[in-house]
Amino acid sequence: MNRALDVSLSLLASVARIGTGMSVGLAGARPGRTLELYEFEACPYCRKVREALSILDLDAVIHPCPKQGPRFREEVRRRGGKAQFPYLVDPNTGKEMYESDDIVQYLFASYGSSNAPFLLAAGPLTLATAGLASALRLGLGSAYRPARAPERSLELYSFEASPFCRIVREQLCSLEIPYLLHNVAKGSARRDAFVERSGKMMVPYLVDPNTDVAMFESADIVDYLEDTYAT
Ligand SMILES: N[C@@H](CCC(=O)N[C@@H](CS)C(=O)NCC(=O)O)C(=O)O
Repeated sequence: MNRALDVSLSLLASVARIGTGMSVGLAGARPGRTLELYEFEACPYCRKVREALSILDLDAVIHPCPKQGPRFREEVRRRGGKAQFPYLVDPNTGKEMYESDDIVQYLFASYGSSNAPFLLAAGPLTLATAGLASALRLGLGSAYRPARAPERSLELYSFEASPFCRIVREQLCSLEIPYLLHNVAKGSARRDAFVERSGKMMVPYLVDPNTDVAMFESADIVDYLEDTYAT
């Protein structure tokens, strides 16, 4: 897709959700161990959970589950009994769960200072706007494309409402590449540490310990992932 159109559609997807997942708010207790999320980028239910993670300033290991993906869909079926996404694993409590509304509620109850905000808890309105966001991206980030699995986990600095980060997450998802997602939305307590590591406050920022690459710029990251992992 033409780059300008790609970015415009990704921006419109964020607008459809009125920028939810742009800023941190209502963060509470911090988990000792990193949460894990099985999801795929084009899924509107998964988006709600990713927005909650950004708002609560939480990292998560992302296991992408694109349609026909051979690895992580099977893992979810094994763990929970069915291939339905999102699926959250919290190693701090041993809790594993389906159902986006339950997951959002659980995250705010466990790691927030109050209930989920209106835009995440508005039932059909939340789902319709999250669905519109996915529709605007024409289903990108839902279909698997063959790729080799990295030996060591990649890391992505991102936040849900960034149109540029979404483009990178779609690519990671299609290639079924797992990664540690560092959410650094506006107001994140981790922004200073991020700037110290990367040199400036800009996302997306990809770190690949397999090749010693660390890079900004969504278009370059997408190309890098294609060249390095797609088969
Ligand atoms: N009520 C569930 C609905 C989840 C759902 O329907 N997810 C779809 C993806 S958007 C799914 O898992 N479909 C099965 C598949 O992709 O194979 C929730 O809110 O989490």
